[in-house]
Amino acid sequence: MHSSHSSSSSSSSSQLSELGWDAEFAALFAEHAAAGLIPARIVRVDRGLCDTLTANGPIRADSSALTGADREHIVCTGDWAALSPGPRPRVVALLPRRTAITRASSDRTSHQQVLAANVDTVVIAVSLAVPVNAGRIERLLALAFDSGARPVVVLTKADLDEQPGVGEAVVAGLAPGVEILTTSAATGSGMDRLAAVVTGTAVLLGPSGAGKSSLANALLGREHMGTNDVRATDGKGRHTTVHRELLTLPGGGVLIDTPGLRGIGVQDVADGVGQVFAEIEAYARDCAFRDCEHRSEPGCAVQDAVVSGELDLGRLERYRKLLRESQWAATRGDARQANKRGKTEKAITKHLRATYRFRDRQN
Ligand SMILES: Nc1nc2c(ncn2[C@@H]2O[C@H](COP(=O)(O)OP(=O)(O)OP(=O)(O)O)[C@@H](O)[C@H]2O)c(=O)[nH]1
Ligand SMILES: [Mg+2]
Ligand SMILES: [Zn+2]
Repeated sequence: MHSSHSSSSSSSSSQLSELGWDAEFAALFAEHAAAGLIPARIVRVDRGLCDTLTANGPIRADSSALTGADREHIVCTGDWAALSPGPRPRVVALLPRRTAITRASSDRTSHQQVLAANVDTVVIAVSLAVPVNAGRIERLLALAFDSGARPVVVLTKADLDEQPGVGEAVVAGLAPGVEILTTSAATGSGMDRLAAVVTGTAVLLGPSGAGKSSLANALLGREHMGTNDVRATDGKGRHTTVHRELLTLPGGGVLIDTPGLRGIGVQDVADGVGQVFAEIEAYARDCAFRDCEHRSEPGCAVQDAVVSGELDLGRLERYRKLLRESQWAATRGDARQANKRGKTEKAITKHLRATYRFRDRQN
C-alpha cells in the first residue's frame, strides 16, 4: 500500500504491512515501541503460548500473563500484541481491537468469546452440497455486521451442486446487499474472485465440513491446513481444524481459518440483526405503532408484507428469535457489567471508524 522509501526500517515495516499493520496501529503502538517492545500479530494460540509473526519472522511467545479472568481480553488470533524482546519473549499487552468477531460462549455463561480480532472481511462459507441452513447464515451475518467487518457469503463445492442457481437464490434472499460468490476448491472455479475479495484481514467462518480449509489451501496454493471427508450420511464434517490460525496469502492479504462452529450464540448484536434483516426494519417504519411487535397489531406493515407474499413468515420468525436471543443474553444480570464495557469499546471502535472514513474522504 504505502510505498516505502529507502530507510533503515523500510524492509521490516513493509513486512509488517503485509500482516495488516498500518499507521493507525503504529500510532497505538507508539508507547510500547518507546518501551522497547516489538509489534507481533497473533497467528495461533495454544494455552499459555502463542505463535506470532513479526517484522523479524515468526516468534513463539508466552502469553500466560494475559490469560486472566477477563476472558474477552485473552489473546486471540488476529490480535496485535506487544512482545518483550529477548530469549524468552512474552506478550506484554494487546492493542485495542479495531474489530472483533464475537459470539456468546457455548458454555452458556455470560461471557463473549472472541473468534478473531482485527478483521476486515468475514467470509461465511456455505456448502452447496447440503441444504442451506438459513438461520445459521443469518446468525453469522449478524455477528459479522455487528463487528463492523464486511461480510461476504462464499458458496462452496459448486462441483457437487445438484441444482445450480438454487442455493444462490436462497442465500440472496437471506443476505440482501451482501456479495455472494460461488466457488469450488476442487475445480478452482470462482477462486480468482475470492482472492480479490480477501484483501486486508479475512476470517473464514462456517460449520465443520463447509470447505473452509480447502478454500484456505486453494488461496495459499499449497496444502497447509488439513482437510477431511464429511460423513456421507449427514454431510457433517469431523471438526478437522481445531485451532484458529492466521495465514499470509501469496497475493497479499491475511486469512484466518477457524474450526467449524457448532452453535453460534448471539449477544447484544441488535445493530447487526437490523442490517441482516434490513427489509423487515424498512417495512416496520410504516407500522402504525412505534413499538409494534409485528404480530396482530392493527396497521402492521410487516404483517401486510407477509400477507401479500413479499416477506417470508419464516424469515420474520427468525428475525424475532435472533433479536430476542440477542437482547435476553445482553440483559442477564451477570452479563451487564461485561456489556457495559463492551458497549464502550464498540462506541469507541465505531467512532474511530467514522474518523478514518472521514479522513479517507479528505485524502
Ligand atoms: N467436491 C468438493 N469437495 C470439497 C470442496 N471443498 C471441500 N471439499 C471437501 O469437503 C471436505 C471438508 O472440507 P474442509 O475444507 O476440511 O472443511 P472445513 O470447513 O475446513 O471443516 P472443519 O475444519 O472441520 O471446520 C473435505 O473432504 C474436502 O475435500 C469442493 O469444492 N468440492
Ligand atoms: Mg478446516
Ligand atoms: Zn408491525
